[in-house]
Parts: sequence; C-alpha cells; structure tokens
Amino acid sequence: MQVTRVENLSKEKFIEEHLLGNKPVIVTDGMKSWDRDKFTPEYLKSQFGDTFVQVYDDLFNLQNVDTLSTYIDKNFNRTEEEGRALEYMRWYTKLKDVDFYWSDDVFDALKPFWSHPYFAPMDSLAIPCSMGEAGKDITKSRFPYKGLFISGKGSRTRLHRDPFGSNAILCQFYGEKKMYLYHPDKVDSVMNGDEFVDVMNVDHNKFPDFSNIEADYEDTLKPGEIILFPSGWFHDVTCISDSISITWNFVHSMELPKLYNFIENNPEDGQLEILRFFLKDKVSADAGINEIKPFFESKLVGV
Ligand SMILES: O=C(O)CCC(=O)C(=O)O
Ligand SMILES: [Fe+2]
Repeated sequence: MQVTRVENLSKEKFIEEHLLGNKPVIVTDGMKSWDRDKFTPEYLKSQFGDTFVQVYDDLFNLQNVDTLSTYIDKNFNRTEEEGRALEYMRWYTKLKDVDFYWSDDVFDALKPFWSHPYFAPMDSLAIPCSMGEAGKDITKSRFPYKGLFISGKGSRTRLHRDPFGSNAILCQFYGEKKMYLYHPDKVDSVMNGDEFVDVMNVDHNKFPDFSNIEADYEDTLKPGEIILFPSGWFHDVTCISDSISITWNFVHSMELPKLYNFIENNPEDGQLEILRFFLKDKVSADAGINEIKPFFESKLVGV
C-alpha cells in the first residue's frame, strides 16, 4: 500500500490524525516556496565542498569523515561498472562523541532557502526545546537529529526506528527514495533484542516471524515531497537515485507521557545522552526522569 498523499494539510489535522493518530503521511505541497535549486550536488559542492562531513554505513555507524567534494565525486553519478554507492553522508548537527555543532554552519547558510513546513507545529513541541526562541523553527534550531542527508544511488538507511519514540520528518530535495514502513506493533517480527532485521537480506534464524508479515507501506518519495515517519514506525530507505534530503526528529507536547515512559523504561538508552547534552544548562549530565520531567513541564506552561 502507498502512503496517503495530501496537500493543504492543517496543523490541527496533522497533529490529530498523524501525530496522535500515529499514521504516516506524505505532504506534496510542503516545499513549494522553497529554493530547491540550492540543494543540488553542484551548489552544495560549490559552497561547502571543502568542509569535512560524516560518512556512515547503511545504519548509523560512523565510518569516516571526508570533504563534501570527495564524497560527492566518489558516490554520485556512479556508472554501472562502479556499482551502487555504499557510503551514506549524514551531516548531523551534533555527534555523540564530539562536543561541537557539526552542521550548524551549513544550516545557517541554507536557512534562507527553505522554511519550517507550514503544517508542522512550532509552538506546541516538547522537542526541539533547548535553544531558546530559535529552537522550534527547524531552519534555525540547533537541536541534534537534524541532518542534511547526501547519498549516492544505491546507498541505504537500513530498517530502524527513531530515537526515544520521536517522530521524523524527511524532506526530499533531490532524487528519489524507495521506502518500506512497518507498524510499531510489528516490533517482535522486525527486532531481535537491539537488532533490526535487514529487510533485503533476512536472517530467518534471528527473525523467524519476519516471513509472516508484510510492510504496511511501500512507496517512493519524490523531489518536493515531505514524509512523516510517526513515533515508533520502522522504516527502511534506499536511494534509487543520487539524493539530497533534510530530516529531523521532534516530540509534540501531547506525546510527552510517551516520552516519559520511554525514559523511565530505558534509562540507559544511549540516545538520551544527546538529549541531556542539549538540556545541559538545565539538567545534570546523568539526569533521569525525575529531573527531566519538571523541565518539560515548565516549558509547557501556556502551550
Ligand atoms: O532518508 C534516509 O535515508 C533515512 C531517513 C530516516 O530514517 C528518517 O528521516 O528518520
Ligand atoms: Fe529514521
């Protein structure tokens, strides 16, 4: 089945039907006024070619850092003989192991060319929350998990779900991505402990139930389209052409009980380290739910 495509989506409907309703959606008119010409390999190379960026494998394991030009020259416009690109550039704001803001300069430079999607709430979010007034306009926010994804044809983000039950928005600027989406209820078929099934190369011993299920959605994201991966949904994404996207994670204030639950049940989750880092002026480095919760509650006054 394909994901429902909509236009003229109101914020209320987006929150009600898609965030709280936990239903994926593709918005086809969300990037209409954006300057997509600035999100091409040529333009990005001309502006940021010498900048060092993070190169990952097909999950989220950092492999290397390379200049943007090196990555593009090696992974874009590959010939049949060269085969598919294996490296995936995910240019995130913040990395777990370094304490500087990696992609903020590039996002600052690109700020004039896109905007906070018209249907995406800005003033009723719990996350992003940490960077003052700019924090909630995603073009200005310095929150982690905002990334510019630059990826050659054939490269892939294997099946996963996003951190601490957050939602993700993925904006497709250039090229196309083939996507498989699995409902959160299918967790026992697609996960074994911390491991996710590789949907293209299934280990049936580890994932015996996978052959009994099907993807809830199978679709291709086209340039100019924005998809919501709601909280808990598993997604597998393959670039079927050279591709440029922006993605970020967020939690709506009405989803806070779910976030609290997650933190309470997964106090050691590695991703929470990054959340704490971004709340560092407000909570201690090892803050648990008792410290994090009042912070969010205080932010919500007046929402
Ligand atoms: O575009 C991709 O490769 C993966 C996107 C993704 O996982 C996300 O936006 O959460
Ligand atoms: Fe994701």
